Amino acid sequence: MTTLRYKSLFISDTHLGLRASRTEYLLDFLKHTDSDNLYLVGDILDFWKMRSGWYWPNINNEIVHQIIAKAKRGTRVVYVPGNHDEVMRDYFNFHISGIEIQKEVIHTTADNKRFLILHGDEFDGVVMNNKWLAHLGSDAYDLLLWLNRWFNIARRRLGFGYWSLSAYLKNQVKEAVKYIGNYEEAVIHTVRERNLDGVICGHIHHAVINEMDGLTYANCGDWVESCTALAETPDGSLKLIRWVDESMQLLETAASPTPTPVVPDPTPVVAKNEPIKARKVA
Ligand SMILES: [Mn+2]
Repeated sequence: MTTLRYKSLFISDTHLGLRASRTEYLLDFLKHTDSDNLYLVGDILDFWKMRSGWYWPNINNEIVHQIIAKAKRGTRVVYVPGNHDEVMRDYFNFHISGIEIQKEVIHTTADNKRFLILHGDEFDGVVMNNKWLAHLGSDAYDLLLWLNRWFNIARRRLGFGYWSLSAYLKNQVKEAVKYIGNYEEAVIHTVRERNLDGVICGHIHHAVINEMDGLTYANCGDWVESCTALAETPDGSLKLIRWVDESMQLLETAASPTPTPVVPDPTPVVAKNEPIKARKVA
């Protein structure tokens, strides 16, 4: 069966351990793609679900094995933890089975653009009115990022879960569109401050590549609903992959008489221009 080759691949929000994770598609994606770099952009494992019973079917092991096998074959695999797998944030700079764990990382594309790679939950606390944000000095902005971090560390120590503004707002459908715009603006603010060319993040489960004032905001999306990934092609440009569509094409063009069946899933796929629905996971 065909293998699609890329310079880099970026996936986030697979939420392994969550029953709703679309693991059949994810395994299919990992089996039929190859890259020099593979970035795991947070919320890969869902440790929050551990408290209410760990759901770990065998396919999750297959997924982990696929990733480790890629690292063994020479793919640089970098894992940037998110808020659902923040346990991994105790292991920054560690190498586990050939996988690097980093807080954030700068990726330089083939055309020499510098992208910040991070999950993006740190922006929950700074998402607000766009105009307000534009006038906010960088010190005040850094303070907000810092407060958000300590607010959640304090909550965790007190035995509460991570409080996510995005999850809260996403349950209010009307606010969702505005929220996503504000989130993108907040992330781009950091890109501008740090003199980078763009960002690749996750967290809000909304896959997109947006040009904003000459800077690139790209979000990997998720594998709970949309089954999306970002890819860097050999010329350095970014491409959004919707695996539900691509895997079907692969099945059609497959030379093998018994292609890997993709288990149909009743969850609707969010099309690019569909209105945003309320989502359960951030
Ligand atoms: Mn997240």
